Amino acid sequence: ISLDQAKKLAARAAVEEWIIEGETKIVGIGSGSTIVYAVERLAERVWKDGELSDLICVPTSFQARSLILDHNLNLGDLDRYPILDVAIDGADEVDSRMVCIKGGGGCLMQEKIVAACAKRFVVVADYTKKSLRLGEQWCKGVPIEVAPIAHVPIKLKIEAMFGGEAHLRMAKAKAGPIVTDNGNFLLDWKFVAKREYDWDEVNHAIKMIPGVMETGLFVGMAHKCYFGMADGNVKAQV
Ligand code: DER
Repeated sequence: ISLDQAKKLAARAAVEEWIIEGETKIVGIGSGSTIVYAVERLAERVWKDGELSDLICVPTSFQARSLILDHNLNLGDLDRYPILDVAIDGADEVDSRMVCIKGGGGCLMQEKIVAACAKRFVVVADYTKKSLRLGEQWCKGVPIEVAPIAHVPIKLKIEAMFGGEAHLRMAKAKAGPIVTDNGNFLLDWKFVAKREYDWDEVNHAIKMIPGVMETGLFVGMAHKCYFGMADGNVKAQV
């Protein structure tokens, strides 16, 4: 099956299992392309099946917010809904311990905030995101959101601490770097593929560097991952 069909299978499987009529009230909506299929399924259940009338959707980016509005779903925010029943989001890579690299779409900061506010965080992805160890599939490195003034010192500190190279993510349709929904820059840290990293330690150490807003390492956060496989099956990882 196609990659899009694989994404759709994963997204729908997660919605079926985690969005329960009469029970699930607040859902976090991730960013990227896979989550679109989850929102489409939610909208089907609301507008075609007449279900989920009181479901509130909390976005993780400008894109997620537009997706919620475009499907006429109830838009929520963390001010009013600081505790979510579940957050559903994509990922760039998920390793055998369910450590995720996220931020390929540049939305990692709000994604991690919303995921951390949810009782359960669920990942949906196609089979190209599934790996034994980080870096096998995703070669663009770990996205790190940084305060613009600090992007060079942070780059140098990460490279000194953990090796590899961190590159400022440049825009394509605009001169200069990408600016995130939060007004920050992104570094993509290409770590040393052969090196054994303790991702929990790396995540904490990078987060502690002054000027780092968030890392794209989601360690110990995913409760369950759904992978749409090439053969049309959905593989769940817990
Ligand atoms: O930026 C992100 O973390 C997104 O969730 C993204 O990486 C997943 O994107 P995809 O669903 O388009 O593969």
